[in-house]
Amino acid sequence: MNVLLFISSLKEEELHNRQLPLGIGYLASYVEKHSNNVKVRITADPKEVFRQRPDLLGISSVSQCFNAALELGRQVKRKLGIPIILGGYHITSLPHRLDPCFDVGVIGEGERPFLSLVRHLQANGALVPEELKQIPGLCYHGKNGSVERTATAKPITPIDELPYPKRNISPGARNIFVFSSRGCIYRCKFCASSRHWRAFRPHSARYFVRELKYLQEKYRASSIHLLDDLFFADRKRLRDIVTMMYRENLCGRFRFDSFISSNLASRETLLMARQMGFTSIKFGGETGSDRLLKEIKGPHASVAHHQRCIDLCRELGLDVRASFILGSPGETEEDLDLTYSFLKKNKGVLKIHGFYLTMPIPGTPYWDLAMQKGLVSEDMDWSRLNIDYLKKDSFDLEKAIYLNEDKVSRATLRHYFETFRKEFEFFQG
Ligand code: B12
Repeated sequence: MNVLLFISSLKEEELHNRQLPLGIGYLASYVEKHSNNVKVRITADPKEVFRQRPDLLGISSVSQCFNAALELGRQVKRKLGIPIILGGYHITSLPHRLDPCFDVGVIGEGERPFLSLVRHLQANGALVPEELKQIPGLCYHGKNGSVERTATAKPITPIDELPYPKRNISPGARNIFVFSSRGCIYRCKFCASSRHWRAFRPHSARYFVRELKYLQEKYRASSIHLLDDLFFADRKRLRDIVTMMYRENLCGRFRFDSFISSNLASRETLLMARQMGFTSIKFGGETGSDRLLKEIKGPHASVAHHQRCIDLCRELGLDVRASFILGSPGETEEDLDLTYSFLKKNKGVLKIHGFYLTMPIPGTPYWDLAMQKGLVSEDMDWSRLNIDYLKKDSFDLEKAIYLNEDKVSRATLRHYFETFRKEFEFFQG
């Protein structure tokens, strides 16, 4: 049986040039490990679907890329008539909106439900709706146009049972992606990840260090981009990782890069990060207003922690970067002035990763708010959620979905965006 997994993307060439996302890579290696006579390929090129004519197509899509996923799904259904399974963030947030071109949607973590579907297809030769209800983690079309949901799938625990993902890395590439934990311990209002993954589940230190060695041997990896929501969530694991890397003579062999939450950036943690091989640290700054920061991220967050993180990084010789969001619900001009003062105070030390407009993404509290305000709908043009902030000319605030119009006008917000951009250079890379 030939299975093709396709990732719907905004910047096709970018994904080609770099590495395909790990989600479809994990699905491919898991299914190949646990089934017989199944070959799973991964691609970001829609032409491959028609060239390869697989027995089963899996499409992965986040909301911003859903227009392309839908277009491909409809074309494939019409021209090839093969079964199509949709997975990823978009369908996980809106399972009741499964389009008829997709036979089944997989909600949340995909490995187990996808394997069950492949086995079901091998056994039956087709997807049989009456039997799908046995498989947890799905949505599918019932009778009379309804969309049915099966029981919630149990999360894989421990996640060390997962094989390494299939990676399509071009020869010579050295900056390899690794996803060493699923989920996050926090619940920021703009982020879709914590609802998607539910509980935080890390790989053990042993698994992580073994994967590093594997990547070193297989790809001669020297630079690791850790894609975790919060690599530093578990301090004991971090300590174990450093100890194990030290024992295996791996400390300093890789250059690491990842996110921290500034409240977790203690001296001890940053020293361990440096020992591992981190040369820079990124955090979500979001705003320089303590009141608003707590409102967005929760009581654990504070601007004082941001400052401590910046000061410690400077002292320890680590590069420090942060991104900021403007236009969050409840933000006042006073809050924006506080962000400005914070940036000014840290100019020259803190590198800016980006200034973004707060976007309501399905699966987040801000999406629910935007629905209440009538700013979005479940059958909207999904490309409206995607704004290319780096192209200053095409970032049109007038047309953007804006959650805070009642507090700060678009004209005033534009003024702040322009001031921030003029005074604080973006760091790109
Ligand atoms: C790393 C990352 C990126 C990297 C990807 C680099 C790479 N080549 O790997 C880059 C920077 C390119 C990127 C870009 C974007 N990203 Co991004 N990204 C992430 C991040 C941090 C990790 C993704 C990852 O590797 N996950 C690990 C794998 C294991 O998880 P997964 O992909 O979700 O797959 C699992 C399940 O979802 C499911 N599944 C997924 N697909 C399928 C398909 C089938 C058939 C099945 C059965 C199951 C299934 O099974 C998988 C295994 O369990 C996530 C947040 C997160 N923690 O997940 C955000 C995240 C996915 N990104 C997001 C966004 C918005 C984007 C962009 C639109 C941003 C932009 N404006 O450019 C683009 C679009 C990406 C694209 N497809 O073109 C949002 C999506 C929100 C939403 N609800 O739509 C997230 C959730 C961030 C957030 N906090 O809100 N991203």
